[in-house]
Amino acid sequence: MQRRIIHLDMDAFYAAIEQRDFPELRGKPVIVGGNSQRGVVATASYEARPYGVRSAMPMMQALKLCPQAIVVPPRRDHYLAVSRQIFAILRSFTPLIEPVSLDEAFLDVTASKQLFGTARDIAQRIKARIHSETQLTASAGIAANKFVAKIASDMRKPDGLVEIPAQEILAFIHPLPVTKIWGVGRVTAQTLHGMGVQTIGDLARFSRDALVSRFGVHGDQLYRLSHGIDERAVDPNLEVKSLGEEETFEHDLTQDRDVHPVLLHQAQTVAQRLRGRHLVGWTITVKIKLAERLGEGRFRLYTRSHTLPSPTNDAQAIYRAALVLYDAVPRRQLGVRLAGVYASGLEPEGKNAQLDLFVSAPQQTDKRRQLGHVLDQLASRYGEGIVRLGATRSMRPARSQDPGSVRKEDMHDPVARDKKER
Ligand code: DCP
Ligand code: MG
Repeated sequence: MQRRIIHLDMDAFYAAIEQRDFPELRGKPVIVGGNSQRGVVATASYEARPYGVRSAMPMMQALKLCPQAIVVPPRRDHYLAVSRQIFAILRSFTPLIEPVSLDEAFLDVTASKQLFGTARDIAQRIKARIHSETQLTASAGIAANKFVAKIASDMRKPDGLVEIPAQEILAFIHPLPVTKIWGVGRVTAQTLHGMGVQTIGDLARFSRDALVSRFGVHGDQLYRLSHGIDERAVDPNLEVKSLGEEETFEHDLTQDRDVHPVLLHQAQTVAQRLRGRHLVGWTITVKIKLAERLGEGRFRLYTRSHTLPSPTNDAQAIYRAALVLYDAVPRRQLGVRLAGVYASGLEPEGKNAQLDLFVSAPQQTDKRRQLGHVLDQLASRYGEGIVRLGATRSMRPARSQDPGSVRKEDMHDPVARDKKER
């Protein structure tokens, strides 16, 4: 049976919330992000977009394009609370929801027709309820698969609703740039352009064999997507793959002693967010961007990962792994431009509760011993202040938040992302 998939994405999510909460911002170009030398745009209101302001753009560049914009620092906890409200609405229509980020989800409504009507009816009702309960607008795309639904939701933003009937899929996707395909990043796009491929339709002219011999397994996916075929299920368990914090510094940090407190603070934040979602993570990843320029505005990037013997949401355990990983990054004296800590391999806390029953006592003793050890080490390195909760913030060197990470942290494997960046 043909599936009906809705992709729902809130419009200018952070900025729309700010405009809703502060009426004086309505109708004005608003940029949410860090307002400093190295601040990054998280998002911009639709009034700022005609000036070319985009997510992940350096704030300085954004303000050159749109000097009259009002810059608002992000209130992430608040956005999370609004996100929860929106997902509660979605869940009242179907349990088959795959959250992609705070403001974005796929819904499989194939089986919901009896109860709620056609996919279009459902999308309309969802949009209306979101608007009446949060005073925010969402855009929806409807199609037989996730790939096409996602492209469709982006077509008529803001407040859009676009349905692509199965027989119109190819006419819809073929004129679009090939970069609309998931997984076609800068590197793949360059290769494709070299092959004379600009649009998805250009790509569809290559045989499966030709694409596989050029791109390996990825080639098969390119072939299928270019023909509008995407069988991936809407997976409610895909909720969060990794979760992390990263920051771009105001000034490059050349001393480990300046980076360590940042990692500690990030480990604490990651642990807090894991606990907030009742999750634990098996793998800790540290991401370090050095001040070494590679050209085209790119910098040398290192990621180092370690899988723990048992999953954790404990700040000290995360920090301990992060420190070891950081110490393995070469040539740090060149200066660290960005540092980040991620947890991945996530699973619900207490999944192995039965097991824990038997191992908890020695494990706890062990944990306490390790914790004591870490605290001792920290104290000897930085003095007592660092180990007191809350002390880290005042010890952090001046730097900007990197709101560019806010969204990606929840959906991407940081390691995969780095491969692209490198
Ligand atoms: N975000 C971020 N950094 C990025 C991209 C996004 O912090 N590089 C945050 C801010 C956005 C939110 O995630 O408000 C949702 O991202 P979207 O890509 O859906 O962008 P918007 O919802 O802001 O705008 P649009 O109307 O284009 O969906
Ligand atoms: Mg959005």
